[in-house]
Amino acid sequence: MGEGGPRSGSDEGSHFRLNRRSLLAAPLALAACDRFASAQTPAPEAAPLKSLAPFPIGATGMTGQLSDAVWVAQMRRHVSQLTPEWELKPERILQPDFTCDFSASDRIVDWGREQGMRIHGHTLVWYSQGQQAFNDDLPRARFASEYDRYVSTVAGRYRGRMAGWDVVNEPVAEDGDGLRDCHFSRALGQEGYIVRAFEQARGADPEAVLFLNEYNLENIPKKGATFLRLVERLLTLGAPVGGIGAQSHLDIEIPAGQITAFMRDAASLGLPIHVSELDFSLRSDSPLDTRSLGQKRAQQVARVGELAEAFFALPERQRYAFTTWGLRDTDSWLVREDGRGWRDESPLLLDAQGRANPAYQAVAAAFRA
Ligand code: 9MR
Repeated sequence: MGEGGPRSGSDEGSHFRLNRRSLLAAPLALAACDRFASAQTPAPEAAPLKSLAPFPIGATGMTGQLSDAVWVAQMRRHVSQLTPEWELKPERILQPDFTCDFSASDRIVDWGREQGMRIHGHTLVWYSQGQQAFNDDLPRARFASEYDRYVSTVAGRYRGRMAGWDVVNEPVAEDGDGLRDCHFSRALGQEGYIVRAFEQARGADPEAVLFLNEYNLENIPKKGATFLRLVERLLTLGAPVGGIGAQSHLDIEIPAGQITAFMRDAASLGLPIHVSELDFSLRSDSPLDTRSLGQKRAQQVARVGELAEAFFALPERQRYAFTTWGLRDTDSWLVREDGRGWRDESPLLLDAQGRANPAYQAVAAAFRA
């Protein structure tokens, strides 16, 4: 996940290209729809996601989307919390000489606040970013002071405006066997860089809930266990970890019950939990997979429903927010950044037109319970 790659779809230019393509395609699509208009009533727009839940419902947004009136209307309709998908990351803010460029992050944060949305910050420290400035040749003392300064400058700039921050993103090794080795851990220690980031963030923004955020926690039980042990260990070291971020890029093949088991274990730590990057790819590249799309949809719906039920079952004070990584299928990095153009992908709760996907119904049912 960390190798999410370049910024395709993240900057204003590429969004313009995307929007332009959709605009060019629109007349053709409308003409095709017209032929059936008299025979079929169009499916209604989905009821606002935020009306389904007593806790914040989040989605990602980027500056490049702000000029898209349809996207803006859909976000306003459905979400009560915004996670900037790219603008708050070191790859956008941190310059090679350690200065900070907040032009894009200020824009997206201001926009979200103008809409009355709660803002979730993503992310202060991530093993996959910042290597150019924080390189292995930097003397350790300078590395440490620039590191502290970066974290406290970014968290401090948004002090009082963030509900929470993903302070450290993806600290656990890919397969769950221990912690990741990266430029930060090499200079400051495997736990040291994490503790330090939490301390700096706390000093700079005393009110924000400070999260450790990770993926594949439900998919790989060993990774889930390593992650929760890390949270406990950080707390014993005095790090002000205030929340657990489960990205939940769900593998729809997860055995039934495994998501619930992870959520139960996570809940036992007593901290707020953020389902922070939910999506659920239908894609399978195995030639041995002969299941129909309908069969895979059914499995997808079951797993998303299980996650929503497990989240809803948490004590109220532990339900920080339920966030999808993109709002409509076409907003998803899995669709946007998939150069191979797999046409059946549908990884989010809403389709391209803002209508409810089958997984939406599962979430609605879980939150109604
Ligand atoms: O969706 C994001 C994509 O547009 C970016 O190119 C990429 C690198 O910044 O990050 C993607 O988001 C990732 C998130 O920050 C951390 N968890 C995995 C997400 C998907 O790769």
